[in-house]
Amino acid sequence: MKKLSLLMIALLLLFAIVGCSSGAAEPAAPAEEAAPAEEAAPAEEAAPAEEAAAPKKMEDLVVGYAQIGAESEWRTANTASIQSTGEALGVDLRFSDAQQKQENQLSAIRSYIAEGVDVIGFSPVVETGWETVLQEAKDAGIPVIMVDRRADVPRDLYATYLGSDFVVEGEKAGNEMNNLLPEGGKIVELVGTVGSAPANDRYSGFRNTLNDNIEIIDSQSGDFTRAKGKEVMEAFLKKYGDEITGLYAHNDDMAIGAIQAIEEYGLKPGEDIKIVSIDAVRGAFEAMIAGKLNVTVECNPLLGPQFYDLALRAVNGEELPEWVPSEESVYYPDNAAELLPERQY
Ligand code: GYE
Repeated sequence: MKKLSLLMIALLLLFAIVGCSSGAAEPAAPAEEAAPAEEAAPAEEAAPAEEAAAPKKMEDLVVGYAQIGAESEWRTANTASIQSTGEALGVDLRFSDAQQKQENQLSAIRSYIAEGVDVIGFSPVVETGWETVLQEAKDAGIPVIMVDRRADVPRDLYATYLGSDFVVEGEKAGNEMNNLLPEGGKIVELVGTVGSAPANDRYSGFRNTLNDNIEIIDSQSGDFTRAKGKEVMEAFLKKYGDEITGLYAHNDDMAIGAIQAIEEYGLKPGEDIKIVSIDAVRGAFEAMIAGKLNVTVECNPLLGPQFYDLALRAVNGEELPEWVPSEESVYYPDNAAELLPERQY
């Protein structure tokens, strides 16, 4: 009896050992099988890859870039970023300035198509009117990247959009105006270029967050320039005088132009009239240090590095996301002097 139970224990142990070892052997087997399969796979893939065109390198790239113009400090910084990054990377960059005219941008894009560039970058001055030319680029097999501004076109007509969320910028500006005018007030608005994505979105974003006790008594375009910003603010002051307690400008340049108009009128910008604008260019930091601007919401123009990275990926056939957003912040007068030396635009 004792011998029998010992035998049974021995047999059980034997089964247990065999069971374990075979259990352990099971995962090993597919691993062993997987190894040659993994080795074989790249070899098979490598063969057709050798026949196909080798991926392009940055220094092989021919890029056509249709810029909007030189209307603001922001745009100047954006152009510098595209040009200097292109030069540093050894890209063949064909660059054009459309002087804020859509027809000039359209003909620049058409000439890049005719030249057979590898990729086209452009900032659409307005949102509409681009479908035909983008279809022409698509038919020519040239990927198009929208930089800074979006065009209202179907998804298949562009590789990606690289730029800011202008609605969020407008919403931030609305919140800042609420903080500056807690008791409410009457404000005027300097709108950007009519029909442009930043003007449309900064207009609606601002209204998403603005308190009900703040009334927008007038809203006119200053075309994103200092000269126009000043001119339109002069007209506002003539019409409403010191009824105006706040100004929302869609960019810093228009705010800087308006600041001049307010001073010439005899009021104190930043005090009698609270001012919120967008971009965070150096001129805005200087105005904040002088106490003439209350807040600037950042819009990052340094898009060169991200643009060329996306351009190369598009040329090499990679599927890109619909939108690559840029990161942004909000700045106030209290630390403007400290931050100004670090600002790159
Ligand atoms: O805010 C303005 C420029 O499209 C984001 O265009 C850009 C805008 C920028 O002229 O200053």
